[in-house]
Amino acid sequence: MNAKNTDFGTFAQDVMLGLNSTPKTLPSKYFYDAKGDKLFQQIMALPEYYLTRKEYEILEGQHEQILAPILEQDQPFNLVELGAGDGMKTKILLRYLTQKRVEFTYYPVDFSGSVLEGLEDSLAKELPELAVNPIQDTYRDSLKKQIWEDGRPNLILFLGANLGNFGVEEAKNIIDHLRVGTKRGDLVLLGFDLKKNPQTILDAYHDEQGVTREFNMNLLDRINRELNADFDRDSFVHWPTYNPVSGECRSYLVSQKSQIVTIGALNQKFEFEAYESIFTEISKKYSLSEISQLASLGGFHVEENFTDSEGYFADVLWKK
Ligand code: AVI
Repeated sequence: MNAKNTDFGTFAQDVMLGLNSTPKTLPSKYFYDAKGDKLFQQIMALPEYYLTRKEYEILEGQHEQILAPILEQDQPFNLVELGAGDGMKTKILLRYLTQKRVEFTYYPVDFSGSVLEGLEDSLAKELPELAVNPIQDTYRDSLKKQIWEDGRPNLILFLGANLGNFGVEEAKNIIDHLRVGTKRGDLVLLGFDLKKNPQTILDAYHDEQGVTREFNMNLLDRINRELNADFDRDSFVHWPTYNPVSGECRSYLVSQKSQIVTIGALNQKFEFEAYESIFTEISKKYSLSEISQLASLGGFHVEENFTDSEGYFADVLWKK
């Protein structure tokens, strides 16, 4: 994923703020260190984690229709990807565009330098003729700076249900940055996991092999490692929940006993009552009507909603 933050000061500060809040919380962006990146790759291949496969199905089966509106503009354009990651799904679009000999520049944006390097290397091997201009930044800052803006039309990709990892107000704020960061005629393609059978959603965050549990626990390992703490990970349980009204899937780490955890780098002890929880991640599921409301908020109109055969996931195409 995307907005990772590995700066020691910021990490320490966010952990301090989160664990001093009531209820306790830790930001999910810190899942993604080298180990977390690997665990997320494993999650994407899990039988219960349908999201990646469903989005792949949409891009694989409908990329021609998805790309038609930008190609109809019949001029060189910029393909900007917020949270590029390993570019696995985007390569479907990149291959199609290069085969068609379309003139465009690919701007992958990611906060992780190592993720961008890996992506650049793999693209240099697979699509050597592609013009790539990587940008190491957060979603919001990149939209403020718009390094890609050169008067050409832009197609901005924000795939993988990444917007779902933000609370409602923050998601609206990102849409507002998209509003400011685009001009008339620009297109945006966003990935959303849709509301569905609650059990299907819960299973995706509570897989049988326990990889998602490890992913969640990695936050504690990371605090232990990087901030000299003594979290006893076995005394915490991974607990995902799903609220079908709000569409919010929330993950927690629940302390199974009363305990005191010391974080050396913060010079502070944190008390946990028995069954006190740490809120670690939100993965919001949307309805198509909620998504359309977001489009209006950003001053976009909905060109088309592309869904998979089961209606689990949507890649929605908006135009300014
Ligand atoms: C990156 N993001 C869209 C994933 C999700 O589904 O919210 C992260 C994840 N967390 C647990 N499993 C996967």
